Amino acid sequence: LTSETYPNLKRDPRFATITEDHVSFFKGVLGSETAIIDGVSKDASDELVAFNQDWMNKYRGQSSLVLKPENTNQVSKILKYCNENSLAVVPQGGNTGLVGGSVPVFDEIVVSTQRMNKIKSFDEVSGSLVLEAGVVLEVADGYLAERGHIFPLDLGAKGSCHVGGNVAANAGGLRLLRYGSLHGSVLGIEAVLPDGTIVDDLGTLRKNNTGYDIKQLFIGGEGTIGMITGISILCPRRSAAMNVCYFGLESYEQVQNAFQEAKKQLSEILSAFEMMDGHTQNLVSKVSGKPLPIEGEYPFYCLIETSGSNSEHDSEKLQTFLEDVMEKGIVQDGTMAQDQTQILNLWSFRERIPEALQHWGGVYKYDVSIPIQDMYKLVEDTRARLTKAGLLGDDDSYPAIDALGYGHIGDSNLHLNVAMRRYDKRVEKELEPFIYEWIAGRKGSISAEHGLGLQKKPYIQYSRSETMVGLMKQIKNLYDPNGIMNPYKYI
Ligand code: FAD
Ligand code: 2HG
Ligand code: ZN
Repeated sequence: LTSETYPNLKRDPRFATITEDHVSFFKGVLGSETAIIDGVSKDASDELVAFNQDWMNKYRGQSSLVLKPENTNQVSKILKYCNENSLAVVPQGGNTGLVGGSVPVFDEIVVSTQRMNKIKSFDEVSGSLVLEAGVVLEVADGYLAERGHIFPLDLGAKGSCHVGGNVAANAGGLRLLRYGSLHGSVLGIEAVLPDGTIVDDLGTLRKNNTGYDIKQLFIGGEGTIGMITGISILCPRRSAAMNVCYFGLESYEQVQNAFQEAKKQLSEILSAFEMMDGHTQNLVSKVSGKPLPIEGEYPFYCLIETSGSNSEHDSEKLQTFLEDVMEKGIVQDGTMAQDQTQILNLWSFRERIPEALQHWGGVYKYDVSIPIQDMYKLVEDTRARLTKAGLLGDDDSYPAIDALGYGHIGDSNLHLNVAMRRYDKRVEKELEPFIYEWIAGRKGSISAEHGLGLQKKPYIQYSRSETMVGLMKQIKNLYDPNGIMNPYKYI
């Protein structure tokens, strides 16, 4: 079988084709009609679409079976059986991943965490939260908000992504600047290996130097060595005071100056520093129908969030910062939110960029990390390249609408997006490997936070040496010798 969607990929003949006997076994394990979408013995194509297709409508698999286990023992039985019967598996959370990693390529079985959605415990003294992998991020954060705490990760897809998916992708998000990476905040993991072994490392201790820290392999592992079923995570106190400001700048150099000033003047209360170019802001305004938060048009905008314990002190500090950077000519114009509604409105001009770019038909996404000074040049070079190739322009005859840049500038992480009227292989050929070479030339990372998935499978060598890829393969072979976990993806 060669997928119509992926003419260059061939189904691995080592894997068995799913039969009704297999389905009967899974029905026995799951014991409930609602825990299985069975497209093997009947037509279930409508229900299967959501599990086969990714958020960008860019990747589409052909799976005819979705399993929704309710607990770790069921996951263990499922994976063990799949391993023994050479059935390939794709773990899936909220299916909001952006690199084609969360959907099947051919007929792999989707094992979804949708029904593993219980919050197990929360220790208000230490802040450690233990929960099942399928809890939706926003639900976890809402639970913590009621207890004066916050989930140490926030991102635009919070309403549908699962905490297990977040950990499997090692998502970075909007407040990494403050709360750090999941490699630091995840305290423990429960996972199932393909042979059914339950990795019971769901500890809640902050310190535990007893041998290798195996859980780190699952954080950012993208479902290639096992399925995460539970996590424990250290959650900080929710700040009593939160302030947000949004401002326009005349150049990318001034963005860097503003960042330096923000670190200097706001130091311990700075919780997010995001940059959005004017192209993205105009598109968000157009799609949402909302006017930009400040008058006038600027090539760059930034959003700063502060979180601290003293509202008056923090807003005064932020106000003084804003006045100072405007006086120095770093910032041209800015506004500070006065209440929660305004905070949400300012954030929406950042958080809703992915949705706005998706509006016309498709988008090519590159999630890169390079030293901050060079970062925006990548967007300009890409825009120039597509324009020169006659592929980017204002009217409908051009497949590409625009090349835009935004991201977590405070973490040296840029999101370069090419908004498309329709997906077009000619554009893809202009972009890849050009962008990866551009990044490798500056010793950057071709994936700062989204992972590799299917999209970046052929390009890992641009960011990792042969030795490092070799070590990764050894780990993969050790835990998943039959290669059933998320095959065809990066490893
Ligand atoms: P999925 O998309 O279902 O899966 C992601 C990967 O993890 C896949 O490879 C899948 O096989 C694997 N996986 C899922 N669950 C498990 C499990 N239980 N065990 C093992 N493997 C598993 N990412 C960022 O880093 N920062 C952002 O700011 C950010 N913002 C986003 C905004 C939007 C609007 C969207 C659509 C996506 C965004 N993302 C961001 C990308 C994405 O990584 C996150 O949305 C999220 O971390 C994915 O979680 P999920 O539950 O949807 O995982
Ligand atoms: C964000 O920061 C996400 O909004 C998505 O990581 C980025 O869509 C993108 O390229
Ligand atoms: Zn991001």
